[in-house]
Amino acid sequence: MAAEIVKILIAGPVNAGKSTLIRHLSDTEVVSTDKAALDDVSRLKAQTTVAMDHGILHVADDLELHLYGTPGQRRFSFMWDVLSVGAAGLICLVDATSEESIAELGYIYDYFRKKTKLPAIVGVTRQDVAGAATPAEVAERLNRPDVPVMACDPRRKEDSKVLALSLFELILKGQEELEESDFF
Ligand SMILES: Nc1nc2c(ncn2[C@@H]2O[C@H](COP(=O)(O)OP(=O)(O)OP(=O)(O)O)[C@@H](O)[C@H]2O)c(=O)[nH]1
Ligand SMILES: [Mg+2]
Repeated sequence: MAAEIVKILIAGPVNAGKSTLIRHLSDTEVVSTDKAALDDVSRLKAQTTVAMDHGILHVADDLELHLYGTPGQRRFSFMWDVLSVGAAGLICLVDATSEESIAELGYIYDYFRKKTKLPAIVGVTRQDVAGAATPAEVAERLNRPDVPVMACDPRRKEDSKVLALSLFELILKGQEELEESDFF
């Protein structure tokens, strides 16, 4: 029997750790479209995603999470729409050491939720760096009470797996609620 495939979007501001998460979480070789960064982004890092990242997490014999990473820069937002098609859930990452990243999180979160209404979860990166905002502080700044916000080091597969599986539970819960409310 073919495994069930669940498509998960990974979004969030530049340098939040989206490509890093997919690289470490994927059980298969990743597809990456990182190119030399220009302008302001080159001050943060050498390369930035211009189209997408793709990887696969094998959760069980009958379940695969297909991970699609978005570019963080707004100028590539046409890819946000393309990658959203058929997605079942959304992971938003944010760099907790950057005020700009935390401010941009709200914009990106709303962009995807308004278009897709997908179950979502926020992963707060760089908790190992002194002075980083805590998940509780990020949740307060984001001020969208219905979304879980948790710490995640995307360089650690186990951390990212907890985030992805927490989202998968939300997806299942959403499906159950839909079935219960279905009178037809
Ligand atoms: N110390 C530390 N470094 C982190 C953490 N999360 C991410 N990083 C680093 O931050 C950088 C993030 O780079 P990417 O993964 O390319 O970021 P991105 O979100 O894909 O960015 P764009 O594609 O430009 O939108 C990498 O160098 C990571 O190693 C963390 O929790 N702690
Ligand atoms: Mg990237």
